[in-house]
Amino acid sequence: WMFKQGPQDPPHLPALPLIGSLLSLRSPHPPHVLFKELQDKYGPTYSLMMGSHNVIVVNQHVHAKEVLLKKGKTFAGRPRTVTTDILTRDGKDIAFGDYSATWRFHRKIVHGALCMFGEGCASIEKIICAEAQSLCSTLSEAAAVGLALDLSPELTRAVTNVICSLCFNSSYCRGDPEFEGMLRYSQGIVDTVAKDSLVDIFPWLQVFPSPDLHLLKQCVSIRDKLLQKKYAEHKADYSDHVQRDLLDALLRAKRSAENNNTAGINAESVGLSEDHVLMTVGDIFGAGVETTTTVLKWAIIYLIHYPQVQMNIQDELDSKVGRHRSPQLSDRGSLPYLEATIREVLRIRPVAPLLIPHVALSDTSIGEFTVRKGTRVVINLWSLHHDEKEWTKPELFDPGRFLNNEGTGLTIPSCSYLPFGTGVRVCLGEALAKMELFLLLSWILQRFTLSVPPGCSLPSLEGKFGVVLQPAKYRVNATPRPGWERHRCKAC
Ligand code: HEM
Ligand code: PLO
Repeated sequence: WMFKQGPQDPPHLPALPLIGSLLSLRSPHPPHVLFKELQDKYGPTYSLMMGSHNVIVVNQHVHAKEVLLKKGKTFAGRPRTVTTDILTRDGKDIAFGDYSATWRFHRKIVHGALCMFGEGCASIEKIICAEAQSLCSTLSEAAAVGLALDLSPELTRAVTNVICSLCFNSSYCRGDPEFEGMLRYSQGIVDTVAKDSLVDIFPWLQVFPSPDLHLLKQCVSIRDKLLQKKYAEHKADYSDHVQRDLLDALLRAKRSAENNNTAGINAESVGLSEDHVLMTVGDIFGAGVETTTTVLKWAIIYLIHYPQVQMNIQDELDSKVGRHRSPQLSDRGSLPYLEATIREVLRIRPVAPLLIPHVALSDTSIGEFTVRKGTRVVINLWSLHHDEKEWTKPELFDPGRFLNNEGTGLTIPSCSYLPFGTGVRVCLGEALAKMELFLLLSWILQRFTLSVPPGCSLPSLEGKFGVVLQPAKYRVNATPRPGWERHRCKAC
């Protein structure tokens, strides 16, 4: 009764005024699983009302690619929501900012800065390897006293230090109070920012005191103080001649816009306000930490569940790298089984199972369905990655899917695979994340075999839905492999 359905409109769920409760209260399943199941009744592309918003859910790769790639610009908008507005000062960042000249400009600067540190450059590899080294030392120390470890803080520290080097040219030691604070606020943000799948279902709820919103505001304020501090430090010793990191790159762009005030292009009008710079760095820092850490945690869970996969990777490492040197980026081509395993982890547990919602910037269509300007579009990557028509036994963890018949080369067996999205809004950190995953996992598996501590049950494969799909806490034993029994440090 709220929504007239024409012949060209996608199938529509009954417009229950409180459909939101279907997501967060009544269904035992997280949204991505529920959205996948709803296909049985409504087909692969359907729409529903969430609060006052019309939302189209896409569960199949043909329509997903039409939205992201073919009509990428038309669907490049982002919705504004109560929580992301708090996180990003009303969308002054890249990930949650709407499509605009300012957004394009920021994306370009960050892209340029990340490329500078990118594939060709040796320094990023050095930074990651130093962190891998430090991580492996911690594992050795724990192994020496037979301690089972929650790897999460150490994995996070390694990944944080990489992104810290890129953003701020700095890093954290173990136990650094600033780092501990960051762990806490970031978890608080992850837990609260996407409670309702980033499609604000009840924006009016904010007029009531909400413990989630309160926690979010608190955490964001702690984060902002940290970003502000880094910003002030950089401004104090900034020089036009050296570019140390991403923050310097943004400061340089800001300065040159300020000096170039002539043609009406000033720093404010292209959106290089202090707020924009802070929020953009906040995005890269947040995305850089939470995504890669989450994938590493999933990868280790699957390696524990599938010891044969772990052994295959170790055999490959033994024969292609050996024991006398550490893996490096140039080994990527000769370690296809490890690469296939990383691809399979990204398939079976996508970091962002619903991506970030897109918005139609003008009247358009998806397949045969008409789509009105302002419609929100949720791409259900979970459905794409678990589509029975595209993947045999989608719930089975099988790196072999990504190998050719001889097992010597990599393939992508289905078009229904988009772990980083695609098109105008494709992930900015794909290359960086892949380097980190490869180096950290290869260093760990060259030196250790991972297993559940005696008497513990296997870690859960169930994810906790939020802005990223996180695994539950678990502990592992890292047993040194032959030849790696002793912690090799100079002091010993
Ligand atoms: C966006 C995946 C790591 C920065 C995204 C999106 C996905 C994604 C699915 C959303 C695309 C869309 O909405 O259409 C991943 C995965 C990662 C990863 C699986 C790790 C394995 C990173 C890292 C960084 C990063 C390390 C930072 C260096 C971003 C940014 C966006 C984004 C800034 C927003 C792009 C935009 O809206 O224009 N990522 N990401 N990501 N990612 Fe990543
Ligand atoms: C993670 C918690 C941080 O404190 C803030 C932050 C910033 C950017 C977000 C990131 C969080 C979660 C993962 C996101 C990223 C932007 C792109 C990335 C949403 C909320 C993905 C996977 O889409």
